[in-house]
Amino acid sequence: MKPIKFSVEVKKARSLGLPIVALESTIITHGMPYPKNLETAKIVEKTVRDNGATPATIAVIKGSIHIGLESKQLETLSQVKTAEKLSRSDLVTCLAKRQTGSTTVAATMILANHVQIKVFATGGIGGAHRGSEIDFDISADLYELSKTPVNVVCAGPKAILDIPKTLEILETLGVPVITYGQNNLPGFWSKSLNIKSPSRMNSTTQIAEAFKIRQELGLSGGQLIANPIPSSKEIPWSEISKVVAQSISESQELKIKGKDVTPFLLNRIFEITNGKSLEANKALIINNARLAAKIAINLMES
Ligand code: PSU
Ligand code: MN
Repeated sequence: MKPIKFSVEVKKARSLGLPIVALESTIITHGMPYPKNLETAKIVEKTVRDNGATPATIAVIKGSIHIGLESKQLETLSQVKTAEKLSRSDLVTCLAKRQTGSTTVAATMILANHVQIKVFATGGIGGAHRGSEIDFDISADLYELSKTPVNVVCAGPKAILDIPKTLEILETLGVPVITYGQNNLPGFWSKSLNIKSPSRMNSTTQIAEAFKIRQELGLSGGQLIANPIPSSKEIPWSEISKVVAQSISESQELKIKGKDVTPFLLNRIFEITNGKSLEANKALIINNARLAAKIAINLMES
């Protein structure tokens, strides 16, 4: 197996023992159109740096694991049309076949943990899709959270999902869902859903403390931190829920299945809202990068 390739800045941060925040790449290849994806990825990386940590965008390029991308590599990945969307099930087959793929939440967690990165910022995690009681479409992200010790900062489960089912599965799997600074769960584009969060914390030191206790007790798995989108950038649930419902019924008519469902829905919602959902998506990831950097710093403090 080829060695892991670290970017220059990640290599330096590792040698100096500085805090690092992992970032996923599926959001770049499948979550947003070019050039908005590249613009967002760059701002997210900058936000991590501005908040005192080093960004490590993770991807598989021509069969090599990359932890941190140089700007040229980021630019290429943002325009590549053939990258596979990699989760736990297809990560190693992509590596063995020497292909290129972007990492979802699950695959990013696996690779981050492999190189001792304990904090990861994304937009929204995958979960139980609506109708999953029939088609069993439940994201591998949920199972990864129960196995791999990484703090995943998101803006709530993507609101295209069945949120109550997603919460039930997370509880069954023993994954703490910690909402930052409010009682209700955030819903990705919306600051708040009418669903109480299983847990609330108001400080990043407390979030870091919970993770340390988890490790001391030898509990497997990570934590999900739900960080509400800033009010000024949100699309209220009363507004976006109709768009979500329309997109889901279109996906059913077109018989979109499996790993194509989430990218299809995100793109349709972007089209129907005339780009407003994309602006919200960008704002929430930036907001998550900021919080993730703080948690990474707190985890370094003993
Ligand atoms: N967050 C975003 N946009 C995305 C994703 C997250 O703002 O596109 C990606 C993540 O990589 C996540 C994936 O793991 O969507 C979920 O896909 P699925 O529902 O097929 O498991
Ligand atoms: Mn799925």
